[in-house]
Formats: sequence, structure tokens, C-alpha cells
Amino acid sequence: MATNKTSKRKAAPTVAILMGSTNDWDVMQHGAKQLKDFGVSYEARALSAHRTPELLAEFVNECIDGGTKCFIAGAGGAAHLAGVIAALTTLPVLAVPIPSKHLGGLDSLLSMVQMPKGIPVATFAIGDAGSANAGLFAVAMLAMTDQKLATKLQAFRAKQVEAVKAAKLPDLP
Ligand code: RP5
Repeated sequence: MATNKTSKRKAAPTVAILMGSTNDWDVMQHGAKQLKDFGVSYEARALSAHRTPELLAEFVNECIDGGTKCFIAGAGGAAHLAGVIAALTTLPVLAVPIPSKHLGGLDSLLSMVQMPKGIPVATFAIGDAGSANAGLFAVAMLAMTDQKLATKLQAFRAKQVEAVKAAKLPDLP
């Protein structure tokens, strides 16, 4: 479920997906889709570290209190969202660099991957692949204590093996 409401939620999601702008959803939906496919509960919110810092902290604290297991944070440009979330919690924060208008997301990537020592964020690839992999990584973390999820993840990997085996290169004309 993707929402941008400020009202209190009924239950904290297992995974909270945050992004700096609603414009980031095109990329962030790929991680959400992985969570949905694996049956992991998530909530996606557009809350900015610099535009709405209080709302961000409020939401993060609600998630922590409610039992959320990890955060996925996507942002573009001077992308400090993941770092700010990591400053508020010891839960794992998975960072997705959003492609930016002028620097193609290199600015976002460096902002995330160059976190100073002591407050880590796990940074993924720029864009759709990074978003999907952040979702899959969250699944992998949850699968460590959830055998059903671990079995699903193994099946997901096995499917990729079968796809590679079945793939054929085109004949020369
Ligand atoms: C960041 O600034 C957002 O994460 C977004 O990627 C970028 C641009 O925001 P918009 O101007 O598209 O809202 O905060």
C-alpha cells in the first residue's frame, strides 16, 4: 500500500519504504513489488529529510515502536534521507540512489555510499535495479528467521537459473 497520509496507522509495516519525493515512486515501486510478491507487509511514504524532517522522524519512530524490521530509503541529489533515518534507528537502512536530472544519480549514490564511519547505510545500485534489489535484500534478511520466506526465496533464485538455462542466442542472419 502506497500512502502519503499523516494520520496514525493501524499497524507498523514489516518494511517501511521512504522516499524524498512522490517523483521517486517510479523507481521505488520496484522494491515494493518484490515485497508484495513475497507477501511481506510494507508501507511506502514520501517524506523528505529536508522538507519534512519532523514528520519523517515521527513516522520512523512509529515504525520502530511498532516492530518494523528495516527501512528502505530512496532519494535523489544531495540524498541524505537514508543517513537521517539511520541516525534515528539501529535497524538496518537500505539506501536506493534515485537517478537525478543533472548527474544521473551519481550524486545520489555518493551521498549514500559515503556515509561517515559509525552510522552505516547499505547502498544499492542507482535506479530500478537497486530498488528491486533492496526489496530482495530485505526479504533475504527476513528469511533468516522465516523458513517459509527462505523457501520462497530459493524458488525465486531457481527460477532465474531455469531462465538462463532455457535462454537461446539468436542465429546469425
Ligand atoms: C529529493 O530531491 C527527492 O528524493 C528527489 O529525488 C529529488 C527531487 O525532488 P522533486 O523536486 O522531484 O520533488 O529530495
